Amino acid sequence: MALYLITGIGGFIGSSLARALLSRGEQVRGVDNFATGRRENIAEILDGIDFREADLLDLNAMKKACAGADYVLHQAAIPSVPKSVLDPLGSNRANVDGTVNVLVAARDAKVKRVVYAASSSAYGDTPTLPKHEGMAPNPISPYAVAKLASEHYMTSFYRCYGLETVSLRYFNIFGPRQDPSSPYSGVLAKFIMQMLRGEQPTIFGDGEQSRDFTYIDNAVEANLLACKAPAAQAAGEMCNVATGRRVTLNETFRALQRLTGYSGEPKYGHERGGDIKHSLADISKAEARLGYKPKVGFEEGLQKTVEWYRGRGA
Ligand code: UD2
Repeated sequence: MALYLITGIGGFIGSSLARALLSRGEQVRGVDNFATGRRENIAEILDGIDFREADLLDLNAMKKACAGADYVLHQAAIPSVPKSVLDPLGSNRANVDGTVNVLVAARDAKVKRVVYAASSSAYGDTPTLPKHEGMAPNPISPYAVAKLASEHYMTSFYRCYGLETVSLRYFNIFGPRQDPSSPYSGVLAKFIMQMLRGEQPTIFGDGEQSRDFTYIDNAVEANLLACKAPAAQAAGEMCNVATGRRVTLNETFRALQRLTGYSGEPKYGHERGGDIKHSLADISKAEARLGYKPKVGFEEGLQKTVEWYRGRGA
C-alpha cells in the first residue's frame, strides 16, 4: 500500500483519482483550496482520506502534505483558457508558482515520483495533426503557456535534483463530476447540463472546431500507469493522454441531442479568444512508455456522463 498525495482533490479529475486509488486499497491524502474544486466531490470519501484544506502557494502546507508521500498526483490548477486570458497573473500564480511549490516540497520530502496534469493546449494551433510530443510547442493562451512552463519545471526537477516526474498532456478530459456551472466550465459538462434542462447551448464559432475528448477513466488509468512505469522509460518525460480520435462540436452537439432528448438547435456566437481550432493526439508515446491504452471511447464516455448528470437531477 502506497501513500498518494493528490493536489486539487476536490476537482473533477482529482476526486476521480482518489476514488480509483481507494478502491485499489491505496492510501490517499489530498489538498484543495476550493478555488475551482468542490467539497461535494469528496464528501462521500472524506472519511477514507487525509484531507487538508490548503493553497498551493503555501509552501509550508505543501511540505507538510508531501511528508511521507510515495507519489504526488499534481492536478490542482485554474483550468481555463478564457479565464487565463482575463487574468493572466492569477493563472500564472496558481498554475506555475503553485507547481514550483509542489515540486520543491516533493523534492525535499523525497517522494518517489510526481505525475503532472499537463495540457494539450501546449501544442497550440499548428496545422499538423495528430499532435505528437516531438513537435515544437506553440502555446496561445496564458493558460497554455503556464501549463507548458510547469511541464518544463517537471523535467528540470528531474534533471537537476533527480526527482522523478511524468507530465501527462491531457486532451479535453470529461466525465462525471466535471463542474458545469461556471462560464469557464468544459464544454461537455456545460452542454450536457444545459440540454438536460432544455436550455439552448451556445457554440463559439462555426462548431467545426474539433477536440480529442477523453473520458475520465482513461486519464485515471494514465496516472496510475505513470506512477509505476519504469523510470528509464518515463522519468522526466511527457506523454499525450487522449483517445486518438477527434470530433467536431457540431457532431458532439448532435450526439448530445440523441442522448439528452434536447430537440432545439444551438446558438452560434463569436469565436472565443485564445482558442485553438483542431486538436487530436498521437498516443503512441503513452502506449510505448506507460503501457497506456484508452479503455473508454468517446460515445460510451458521453453516455455515462449524461447518465450521471441525469441521475443528479441535472
Ligand atoms: C483546453 C485544453 C484541454 C484542457 C482545458 C482546461 C485544448 C485543445 N484543450 O480545453 O486539454 O487543458 O483547456 O480548461 O487546448 N465552447 C463552446 N461553448 C461553450 C464552451 C466552450 O462552443 O459554452 C467551445 C470552445 O470555444 C472550444 C471548445 O468548445 O472551441 C472546447 O472548449 P473547452 O473550454 O471545453 O476546452 P478547451 O478546448 O479550451
